[in-house]
Amino acid sequence: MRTILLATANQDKAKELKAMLGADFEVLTMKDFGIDIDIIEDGLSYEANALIKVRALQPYVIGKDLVIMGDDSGLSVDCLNGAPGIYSARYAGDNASYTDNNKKLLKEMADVPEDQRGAAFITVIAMILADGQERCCEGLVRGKIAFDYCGAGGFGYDPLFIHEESGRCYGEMTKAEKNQLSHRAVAVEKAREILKQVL
Ligand code: ITT
Repeated sequence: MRTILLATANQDKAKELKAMLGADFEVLTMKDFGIDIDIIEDGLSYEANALIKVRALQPYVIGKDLVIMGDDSGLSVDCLNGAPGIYSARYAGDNASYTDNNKKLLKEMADVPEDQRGAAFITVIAMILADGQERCCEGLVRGKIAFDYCGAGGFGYDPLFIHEESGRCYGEMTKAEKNQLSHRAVAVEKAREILKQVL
């Protein structure tokens, strides 16, 4: 079995990636590896930030036969010119909680009519393969921003994002349902294809 080391401090994200990849790979977290570092995400794109995350772990795994995988994700709202975008984790300020960010988004969009509430959820996965090659892939799904919280499932902006294709809010889905069709699921499928070819 091949090993993937996840370059994320976000346990909610790690759980989703483990659920999606766990049957085919041994999926380890930074904690499993005893890596306790703060990674500064100062890139100007999802791809740049995803690469920053995986590159930060590279010195800890020299000579180990594994894949480092990280993702950078965000919600891009049409009427906010793509905000919060790459700043999704810090939308309501440094150290903002999921609730702080959701409250701010609802407030910003309080007067936006239904037909202008379009948005996209985006994930870019970056990987460093055992031979040092870097690969990136993107998952993007369209949807719209709800007028109020819908459901209590998931994490982050899940209670506010209505997935276009299914017509359902991420927050109302079970973990398994979200992991079948989410932006992260789309990116993971592409990553899986890359890994199938190279491993
Ligand atoms: P790492 O960088 O350690 O992976 P992070 O939380 O900072 O963790 P991101 O910058 O990629 O990760 O994520 C930005 C924010 O977007 C995140 O904190 C959540 O609020 C939100 N987010 C990411 N993926 C999400 C998802 O699947 N559903 C809902 N919200 C999500």
